[in-house]
Formats: sequence, structure tokens, C-alpha cells
Amino acid sequence: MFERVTVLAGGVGAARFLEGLTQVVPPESITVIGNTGDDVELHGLTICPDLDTVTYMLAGLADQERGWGLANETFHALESLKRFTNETWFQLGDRDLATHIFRGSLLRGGFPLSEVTARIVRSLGVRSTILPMSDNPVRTWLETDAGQLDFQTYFVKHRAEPVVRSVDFVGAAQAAPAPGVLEAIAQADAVILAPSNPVISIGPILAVPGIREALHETSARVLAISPIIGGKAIKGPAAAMLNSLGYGASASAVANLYRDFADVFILDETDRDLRPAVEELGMRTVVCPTIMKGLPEKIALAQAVLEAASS
Ligand code: FO1
Repeated sequence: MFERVTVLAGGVGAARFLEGLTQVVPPESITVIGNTGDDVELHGLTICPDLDTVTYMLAGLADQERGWGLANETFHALESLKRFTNETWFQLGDRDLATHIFRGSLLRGGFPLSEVTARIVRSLGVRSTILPMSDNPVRTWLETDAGQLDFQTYFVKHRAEPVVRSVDFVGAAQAAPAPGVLEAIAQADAVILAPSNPVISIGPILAVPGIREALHETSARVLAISPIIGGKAIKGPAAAMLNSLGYGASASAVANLYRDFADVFILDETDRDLRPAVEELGMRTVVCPTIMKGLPEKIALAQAVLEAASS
């Protein structure tokens, strides 16, 4: 039985995986290290989409269809904002706004993001620990064929259509892991990389000095779940981005990005033939269904990953 499981997480894919994991191990035993490279300042608010996506999902409050934001959401405030500005392409729901208002007031009061996140997580009744990768601001910027774009401008305003030429995690080199992050990796029984975009979801976490080293050094088994299945991503621009950055859009290309610290790589059944290529990188492979259609599939994937962690 696992007493401490640490998960490196992006947004929607990670949240869906975590929903299954909380059914298999006690939620209290899970620590999530979340990506904050996607964070954005809009209308005077600091929005942390990946931390919120995971928090809302584990609180049972998420909009299951979209994967992000809250269920039963309305957008009256955004409609009113349109009277003042054209910069309303980011869909901020009325209920979601409460989170950003509360977070902003505490951040302006000098509280670090990790403490603010802990307050939000606790208030929403989440029993797992959710840590931002860092209390220092790190922002993902992309060099694209439509120019230099911050992540949300690329992803939401431009619908992830521009071709990505390079990626920069601004502030990462000066950032320190948030309190508890290195300990959560060092003291875990298993560390899992969720099926998130390896470049722009897991990449920023690994770019914070000390985190990649902690993954090398931990005695816990490190397991990564491929977000690429049959050369495609379930959702989002991961495949196109892996291609345009020259890595290639395949599960084995993702494995290659993790080869220096991952012990086990989880492939979907579709990618069974990639086993030898991934094993050549020095990882054990596990092949199982990884598409999480409903709760039974999420639970089955979590069980398969934990089984691989203990065998
Ligand atoms: N994603 C969209 O595609 N369009 C949106 O308007 C949008 C708004 C939004 C608001 C709050 C929030 O927490 C997430 C939101 N997302 C939206 C999702 C977000 O852009 C992505 O989930 C991630 O940053 C990628 O992991």
C-alpha cells in the first residue's frame, strides 16, 4: 500500500487521472505538484488555470465536459466586462472569479502562492495536498509563426493554431521549488508524471532548478504516463508542438524527454509496438488502456500505474 504518492501535473489530463487515483489511494496520501507556467494576469487578477483545474476536479466541482472551470457556470461578469474592453477572450466564469478575487487579495497581502493555494484547496474540501511548482512567477512564452505569445494568448486567443518554434519558461532559472516540493519527491513511495503535455505542462515544472535533480535522486519509482496515443494527443496541441519542435509526435519521443529520470513508462495498447524503442531508452514499459472515458477507465489506469510502481 502506498502512503505517499506524488504526481507532477498539468491541467485537464492530469485532473482526470487524479480523479481515478483518489479512488484507489486515500486522497490524503496524494501530493500534486502543479504547473504554473500557464498562469496569466488579466483584469488585475492572477489566474492559475492548471492549479484550479486540478483543485476543482478533486473538489468534485469541475465542469466535466470542458475539463476546466466550474460546473453550472455563468458568465454575466464577463458579459459586463465587454462594455469596457475587447480583451475578453479568456472565459472567466462568475463562480470561478471568486477564486481569482480571493487569490489576488491574498497575493497582494504578501502571502506566497503555495499558502494561498493551500487555503483555496482546504476551503473547497480537497483532502489531497496541491503545491504550485514554485512561489516565484514562471511564465511560458512561445516563439510562433504568429510572433512571441504568452501561453494563454497562444492557447485560448489563437486556439493553439500558430506553429510553435521554441518555448521559453521566463523566470524559471531564478525560481525556487515551492516549500514541500522537493520533500514530496524525495519522500514519496511513488512519483507519477500525469498524462500531460511534456513540453508546456511538465516542462515548466522540470525547468525549476532542483526538481529534475530531485527526480534523479529519489528512491521512489518514477512512472510517466504517455499523453500521446497513436501519434495524437487526446486533447490539446501536444502532438503538433512535439512535431514542430523537432521531437516527433510519438509516445517514444515523450519517453525520450524523461529518459534521464523515469523508471517506468506507461504506453497505451495502441502503442504496443513502441515497447522496444522505449525499453532501449532504459525504462521498463507497461502497456494498458490509457484513454480515460469515464470513472471506471480512470480508476483502472490508476490501478495499473500503482501496480507498476510496486512490482
Ligand atoms: N481554455 C479555453 O480553451 N478557453 C478559455 O476561455 C479558458 C478559460 C479558462 C478560465 C479559467 C481556467 O482555470 C481555465 C481556462 N481555460 C480555458 C483552460 C486553460 O486555458 C487550459 O486548461 C490550460 O492552461 C492548459 O492546461
